[in-house]
Amino acid sequence: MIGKRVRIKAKGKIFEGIVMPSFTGNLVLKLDNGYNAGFKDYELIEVLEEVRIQGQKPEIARHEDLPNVKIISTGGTIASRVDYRTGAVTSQFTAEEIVSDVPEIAEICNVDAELLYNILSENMKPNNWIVLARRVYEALKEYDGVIITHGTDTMHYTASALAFMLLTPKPVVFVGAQRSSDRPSSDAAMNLLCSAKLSVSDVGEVLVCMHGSTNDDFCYAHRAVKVRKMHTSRRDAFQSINAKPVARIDYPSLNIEWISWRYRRGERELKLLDKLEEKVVLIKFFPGLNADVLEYFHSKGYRGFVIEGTGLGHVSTDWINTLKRICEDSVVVMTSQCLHGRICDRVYDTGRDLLKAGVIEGEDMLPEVALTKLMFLLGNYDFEEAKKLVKKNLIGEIEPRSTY
Ligand code: DAS
Repeated sequence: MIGKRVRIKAKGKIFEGIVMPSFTGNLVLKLDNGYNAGFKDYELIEVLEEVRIQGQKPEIARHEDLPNVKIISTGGTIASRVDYRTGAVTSQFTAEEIVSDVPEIAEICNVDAELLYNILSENMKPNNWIVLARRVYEALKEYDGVIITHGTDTMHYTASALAFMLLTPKPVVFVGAQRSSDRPSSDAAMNLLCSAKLSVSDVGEVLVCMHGSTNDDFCYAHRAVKVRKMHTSRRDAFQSINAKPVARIDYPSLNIEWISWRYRRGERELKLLDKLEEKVVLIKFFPGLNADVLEYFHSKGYRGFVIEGTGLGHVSTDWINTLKRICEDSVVVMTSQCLHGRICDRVYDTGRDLLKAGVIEGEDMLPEVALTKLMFLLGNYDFEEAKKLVKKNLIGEIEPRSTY
């Protein structure tokens, strides 16, 4: 009887509620007040109706004339919700659940869904990125686009890592939510709908699709290697840095306005290079931080260093000698904790000494993107090639000049 709404008589009173799973053999009802109540002795009076409990698969229609999209869920707020009727926290990872919650998706594309992980993104690791890249690579062979639902905290790390590992001729759209789908202010449905529209559009690259403002008026599609989560809780937390967003998707019309250059659908061949060197470290410099931190990681076998320096790309001058030694057998890339703008180590003495020591200017790359890029390069190329490629624009992570 699980999932059925019933009326019973127990302890001389009438009770109504939804039959819940029970491990004690007693009858457990989810009452209308939200509480669960257990009954050992009771008389079933009437079965009132069938209630859909999370996880039951309603049928969804498929339309031959619509494109086919794969939704791969990795977890995070967007993939979870509380079902108040049962109290269960479930993950929306079946196509049926996602489409039944956002039925408008079925007017855009046919959806197949797969749960790859059900983890909060602060727990993602580089090996998760590799497994995900391989799954997306396989999906791209048969689907017109791929959507990846992901926690927001580290979404830009995963998205940029995939963008380097996976050259795609079709849309690969990362989407998250700042508010879970059971809250009135949830951004989940709108973000999913805009992502679905993007996933069938004329673009061939990895994007992040999230609210463009705090209102429900449009989403932005950000280039995966130019986006960062810039607010802990606002729904428009994701912003393109040192680049314009690729597109604006108006809501609820779902009209797409292309804003900057993009890889078109079919422009690139599908290609996967799925290795990552995990011994690459991102170090945020702050006044007083001792250069010993470089020695520590070097002694642990790290040969890739991304420094989030100050201003145009500086660290304390007492780091110079250590950096000279580290650069002999490691790749050291300088980025800026200003995030906006670009590195230029040719203005001040400090910068010039850093260049002489062998530090590489990270141009206008975000620190996190320089990290995933260096992991990718050291994982798939030899040392000298990696050193050359790190300051070369590969997929839009470096804009030729800064206009912002
Ligand atoms: N903990 C957050 C994460 O998984 C939840 C979210 O924002 O999706 O990134």
